[in-house]
Amino acid sequence: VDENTPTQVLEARNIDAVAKYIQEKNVRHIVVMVGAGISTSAGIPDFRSPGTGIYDNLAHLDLPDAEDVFDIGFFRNNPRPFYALARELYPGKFRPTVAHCFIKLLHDKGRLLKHFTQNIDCLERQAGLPGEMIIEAHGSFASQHCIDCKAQFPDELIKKAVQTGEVPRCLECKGFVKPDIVFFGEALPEEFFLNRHLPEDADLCIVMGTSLSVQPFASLPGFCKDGVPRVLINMERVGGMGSRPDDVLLLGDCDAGVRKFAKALGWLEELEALWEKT
Ligand code: CNA
Repeated sequence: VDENTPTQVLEARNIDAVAKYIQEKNVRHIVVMVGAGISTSAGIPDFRSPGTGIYDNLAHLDLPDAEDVFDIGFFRNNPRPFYALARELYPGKFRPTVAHCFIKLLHDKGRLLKHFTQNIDCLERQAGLPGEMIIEAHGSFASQHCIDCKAQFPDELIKKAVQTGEVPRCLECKGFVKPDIVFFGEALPEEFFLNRHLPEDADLCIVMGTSLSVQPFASLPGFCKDGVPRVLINMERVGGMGSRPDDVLLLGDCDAGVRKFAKALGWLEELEALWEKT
């Protein structure tokens, strides 16, 4: 597929044609799939951006491999690097971005079927998107358990531990406590598997701020039916997006991309007002 390949559904392979499609076909089953790139402008680093990503900035933790910080086997032996990083990433001190507000706006307009996120920062909830619209595929910092006896651990105590940089210990068995974010080597939440078929019902797919390099999440856009337009808003082209005749690529910053999208839909003022309020 290149710019000369004819489109099947859209008038042209650009965001104005997608906006027209949404309005003329009364699109109401949009599936959104996101990653860390929608939160970088909030001040939370992503994993893989060269220079600014977490993996390029872990030298002070002295890890054999950067991914070890999120590896369950490594955590069992040494949870300290994770807790050093958790201090920087812990929710509560960040404000949702324009991209988060755009997803909320899609919901307010009755056009969102489901929002799939790999993020653990809870910023979509903070932007006002209801919990039942969100599939947190990699869990979140919203709860935590002992990795040995699985007992729950109180929110106040983990917050305190994260602030002081201590590793929280289970009140029952003294095992290490870990937030319920999915580490490498752990299963995704059941909720993900119960909902992963939903892209098959979508009439539009929007992928934003993700390198689409972590499975099984990365396979979600492929579940959209042929003839369903897919939009990628990302710094770089990823995961085979652009390989179908109705794929539209908005390469660049997410916030700039959603502003362009909202403008094409005639929603830009509403989007800015929503963002002002967050
Ligand atoms: P990633 O692999 O770091 O990829 C991020 C992608 O976003 C890359 O393709 C970047 O080019 C792109 N990007 C970065 N900033 C922007 C921007 N401002 N505008 C447009 N594109 C941008 O991150 P993924 O989410 O794909 O990887 C999955 C991991 C990262 C998940 O398991 C997450 O839990 C984990 N993570 C989450 C957070 C968070 O919750 N905010 C932060 C860091 C990592």
